[in-house]
Amino acid sequence: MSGLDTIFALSSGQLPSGIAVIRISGSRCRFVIETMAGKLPSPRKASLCEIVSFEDKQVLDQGLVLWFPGPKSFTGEDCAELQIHGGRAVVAAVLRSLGSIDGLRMADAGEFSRRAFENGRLDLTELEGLSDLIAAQSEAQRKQAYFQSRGELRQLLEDWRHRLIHMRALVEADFDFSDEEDVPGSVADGVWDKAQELRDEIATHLNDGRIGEIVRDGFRIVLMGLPNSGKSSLLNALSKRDVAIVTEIAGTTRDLIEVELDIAGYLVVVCDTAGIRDSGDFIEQEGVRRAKEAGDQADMIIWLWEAGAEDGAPETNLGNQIVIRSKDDDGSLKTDLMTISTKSGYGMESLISLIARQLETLVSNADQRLVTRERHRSALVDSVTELTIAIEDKTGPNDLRVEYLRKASDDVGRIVGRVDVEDLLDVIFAEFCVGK
Ligand SMILES: Nc1nc2c(ncn2[C@@H]2O[C@H](COP(=O)(O)OP(=O)(O)OP(=O)(O)O)[C@@H](O)[C@H]2O)c(=O)[nH]1
Ligand SMILES: [Mg+2]
Repeated sequence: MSGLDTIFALSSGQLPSGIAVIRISGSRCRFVIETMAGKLPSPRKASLCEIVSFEDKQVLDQGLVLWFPGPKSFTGEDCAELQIHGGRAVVAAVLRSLGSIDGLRMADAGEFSRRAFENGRLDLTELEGLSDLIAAQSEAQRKQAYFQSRGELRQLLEDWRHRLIHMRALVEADFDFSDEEDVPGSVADGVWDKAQELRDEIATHLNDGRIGEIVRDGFRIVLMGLPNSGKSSLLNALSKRDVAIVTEIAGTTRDLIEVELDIAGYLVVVCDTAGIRDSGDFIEQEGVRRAKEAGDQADMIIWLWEAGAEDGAPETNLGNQIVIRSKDDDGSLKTDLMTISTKSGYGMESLISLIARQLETLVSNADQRLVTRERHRSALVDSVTELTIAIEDKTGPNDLRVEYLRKASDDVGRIVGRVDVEDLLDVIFAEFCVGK
């Protein structure tokens, strides 16, 4: 917060680059700009300035200077940006000069964002959205992160929290006035119906197929089947790289091999596994155990069954599982199942479209205010549990029921960072890069 050191960092990417952006935030920002750029530009307008060294006033570079006076800045403090040439020596000279000024130091990872949070400029979900936006690799991740960074999830959570606080206030008011005979009925009468409505609303929101987490962390497809059914060949074909070892020896793959792909704008994690069979070989057995475990955690299983083989169908349906006949090189196999060949490419486009369709169906009905992290989900699950206790304890004392309403609103408040989250902050901001 203000009163702390003034911080600075290179906020743009790797050097050398066309332009480098150095960010500064804190109470000495105005002094730094006046001294090193020679003047304080108009707020939020780019000004071309010579940047001089603090120590001996030698010109270091010429660049654009932006001045964002607090509190209406990203961090809430006085901030500035220096857009200079992205040469290594240029940037090093400017950073060195900034570091020589009293009260200035290099920012830690995520420190600009942390100050924005501590000064109430952004809540935790918006900051997590920003961190996701910077890390986004797929179009779906970008969209989701953008909406979260713009406060879509925060608004929903704030609404829930305010409703919970209001309910609590009504019940508390009720026991304050309970001795007065002329109070008609009980003000708290309607509260428990409202609590039930809200509990159902949160529970429905949680029942979203974990789409937010799937978009953020990737849709997990696990390739399974008997040994030699072509799983590793399929992984290589999908990733267009020679990732996994392919041989005609059954039992080649033992470890799980994961590849991240972009399919139709979604991050997809494809996982190759050991072929399922009983084996006396301890290492292979362990591979089979890991394969099954990966299958349990999959969003989708692709079970491969070799075209020429009698055996090879899955013994059980493991959930969202599709069975595909592999090695159908000329597309001549008579079957109702989808067939592919990684050798000739037959059926590969259909397979990719099938995956894309699954993802599009999953995401198309989704709310934009998705829960994107386990942290959010577990807090909401707790709040549903606490609300349920409060609602169902109909004969219990009101002060106990109110206590559960308070716990439920604290759980929601913790997601946005309104309630004791000090212990969480280091974990959350560690995800950020320096300069953000
Ligand atoms: N003709 C033909 N051969 C294929 C095709 N896909 C895989 N193969 C061959 O089948 C054999 C086994 O392929 P893999 O991809 O290693 O099979 P796997 O399922 O990973 O086998 P394990 O790791 O042992 O479980 C190799 O000799 C491949 O070249 C295909 O589409 N057509
Ligand atoms: Mg293999």
